[in-house]
Amino acid sequence: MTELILALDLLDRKEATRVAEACAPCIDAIKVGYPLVLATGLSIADDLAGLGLPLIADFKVADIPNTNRLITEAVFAAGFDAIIAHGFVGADAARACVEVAHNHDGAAYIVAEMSHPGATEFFHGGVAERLAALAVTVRADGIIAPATRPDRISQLREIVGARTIYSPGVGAQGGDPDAVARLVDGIIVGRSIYEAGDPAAEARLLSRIRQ
Ligand code: OMP
Repeated sequence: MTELILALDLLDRKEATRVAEACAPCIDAIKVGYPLVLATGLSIADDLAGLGLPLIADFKVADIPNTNRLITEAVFAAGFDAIIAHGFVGADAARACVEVAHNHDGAAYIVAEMSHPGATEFFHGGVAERLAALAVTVRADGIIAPATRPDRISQLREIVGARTIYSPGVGAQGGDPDAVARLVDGIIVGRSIYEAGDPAAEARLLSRIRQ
């Protein structure tokens, strides 16, 4: 099944919980990143816990192993179920996130290639392939790959095999949810849902990919 993951990049606690609650029946997980956590604190995880959905902390962690470990411990102590980390900091640093996540029975995903236009400046030329290989080496649960470049997803799939690929960049960034859903384990959708007049209806519409 392809999952539908809501990127909850709102800045207001009440609005975020309202949108999450409304969409909950049609989604498989909620991704929370810096925008919402900087506005509300890590306690936003408590507000969302009652929905019974996995909570993914998108902090794109990119520090030395010890700091990565401390960040990941804080994320799981707050009640998150998964974390997104960068791999370009090296295997030791990425592995620190993976180990902490697994110690908490959680998951860790490594960014292989980003979805925005500027990502091609540094992620192309073999870098994304190396990051995907690193994700396998450090036993990460999967990678993040761009819905804006389905051909790249297919290339990265050859490296990660059956590991999870979560893909942001549909809708607001131009990616086609139906085309991408066939290639990945989950699509990550933010603005198309939470900026819609009726976020629940938009989530319901997109939930056609969950099969
Ligand atoms: P929308 O463009 O509003 O659908 O949001 C996409 C979400 O995915 C945001 O939370 C981004 O921070 C995140 N994201 C990307 O858009 N591109 C990436 O390459 C990686 C991520 C991510 O790691 O989730």
